[in-house]
Amino acid sequence: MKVAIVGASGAVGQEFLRVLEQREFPIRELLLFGSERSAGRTYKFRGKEIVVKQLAHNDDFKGVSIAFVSAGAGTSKEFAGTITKHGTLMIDNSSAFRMDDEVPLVVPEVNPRDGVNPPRRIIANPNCTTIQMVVALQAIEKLSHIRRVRVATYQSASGAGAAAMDELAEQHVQLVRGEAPTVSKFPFQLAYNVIPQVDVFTGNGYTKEEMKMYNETRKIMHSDIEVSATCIRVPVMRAHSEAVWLETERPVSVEEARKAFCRAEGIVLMDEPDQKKYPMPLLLAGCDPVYVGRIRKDITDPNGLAFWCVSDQIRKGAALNAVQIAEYLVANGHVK
Ligand code: 2RA
Repeated sequence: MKVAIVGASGAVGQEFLRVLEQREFPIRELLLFGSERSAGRTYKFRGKEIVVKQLAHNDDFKGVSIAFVSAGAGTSKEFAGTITKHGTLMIDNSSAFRMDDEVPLVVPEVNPRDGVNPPRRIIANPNCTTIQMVVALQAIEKLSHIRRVRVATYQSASGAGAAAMDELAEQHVQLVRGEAPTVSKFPFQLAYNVIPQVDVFTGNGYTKEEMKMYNETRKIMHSDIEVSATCIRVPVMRAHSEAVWLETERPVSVEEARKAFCRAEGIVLMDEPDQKKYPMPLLLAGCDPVYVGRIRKDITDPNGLAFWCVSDQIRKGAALNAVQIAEYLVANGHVK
């Protein structure tokens, strides 16, 4: 089929090229789109150079079955009509449509069927922090309904894009040289620091990133689950980590939870603390699954369970999840 990537030069756009090639997605022709700045650049796909076209309000998407879009919420809103007008399915990585009632928000391990026949021809890919958490939560939800989650995230620089990764690398070099570090992509210097702010603050003291975890989790899981998040940026290059405390309707034992995580699609259990085996971003950047470890009963709550999870947020948290949505629809005959 004819497939497009919008935002091809960004960190997620580049990952789309790799994921589509690695997973042998059935592509006859791949089109790349970008801003005026990236138009004209070329990227290799299956050994062939493809030139990035400037995204414009024209008929370029005619005949395109699926467009993977990762160019920011503003671009998604502005171009959704243009992209979908001839029936193209838009799988959008931005926050533009995630909470729109007519736009399904899909994590294939949790709610794949929600993406079938979306009324606006748009499916939203959730925020990266939500994706890895719901993949893990779904395994426990199958054992007992989860009433409440408390979560602290440890988010890598890559969540803020390729330029933010460059800034973190550059800050280390500058500090070693005794120079003042350049700070533009984060509110403060990130090197040798942690910043308890990801995205802007909303009126209730939580940030937008934290409220995404609340709202998106409920929509994806079709649940009344309560989620209280603290999202933190850490000086890690790639892959987000999360410390999760949850409360189920009935007590769930560690053994039950381990078995459930082992059985669950998309999860790898890495939980041998005696052997110092637990997930860490340094080990797992570039990998596909959600890795779960440090599973234990919450000593403060008989119905409580705690665990730690790590996942590469450019892969499972963005490009891979979007491609998995498309794979499910193609495999079930919903996209041709
Ligand atoms: C971040 N979660 O890590 C965001 C990206 N969507 O900045």
